[in-house]
Amino acid sequence: MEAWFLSDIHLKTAEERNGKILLRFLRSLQEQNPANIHLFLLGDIFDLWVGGHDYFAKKFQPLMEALRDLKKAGARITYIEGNHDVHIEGFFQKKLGAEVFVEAQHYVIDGVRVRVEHGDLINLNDVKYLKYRSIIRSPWVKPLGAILPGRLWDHVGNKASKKSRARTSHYRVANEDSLVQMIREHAPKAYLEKPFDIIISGHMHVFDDQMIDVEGQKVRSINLGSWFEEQVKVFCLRDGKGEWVYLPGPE
Ligand SMILES: [Mn+2]
Repeated sequence: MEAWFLSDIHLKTAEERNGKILLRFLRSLQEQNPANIHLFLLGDIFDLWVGGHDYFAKKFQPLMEALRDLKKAGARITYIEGNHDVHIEGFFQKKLGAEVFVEAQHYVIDGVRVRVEHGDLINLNDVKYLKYRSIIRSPWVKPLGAILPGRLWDHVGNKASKKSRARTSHYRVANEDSLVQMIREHAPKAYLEKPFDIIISGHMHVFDDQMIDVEGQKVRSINLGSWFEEQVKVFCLRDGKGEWVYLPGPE
């Protein structure tokens, strides 16, 4: 079994560098044995995706085709929504056949217990963000996601996400050490909810890979960082062994 974990690409278009890297990566999975692959998209894959509109599906069409082909060939796709891709099940679940969740999920992959989540609930000090989350996740916003046209979301959302990203990246630079600490402190708390061997999150845009002692057990705590790096790397669990894999750049 091969499980791949990706997050925080923040794609604005399919044509930008990371869109091409992602497409090339998905096509490379297609050439292997897709039935052996479990692809985890752990949120903020897109800089903005609201609702189940075809608008966004068309905007990122080459990538959607690659995902559809993978699914058709037997791959399993799990999508945990981030804070930039919300209420997406209308497309990803209903039309693409992916599993879509908001909250943390648990899997056993080749005997390894894995907890995955976007990671936006790790930093409980980020009061402004938690407020935003409670609005975007509120029951009355969800139907709006479907009713209002995609173009409008694109317009409104781009402004909001620019603001959020500027704030987040400033915050990240100023607080990198404390973010790493938060990621590592989150593991034992999450473990108490339900035990795991590896916990994988994103959102913080800080790469971290650390063994942590929890109640006498060693668990591996991973944050996927982001794709805002010179070289993009993703995490892969292959036959129960976890490793980082650098992705080739666009052709
Ligand atoms: Mn996020």
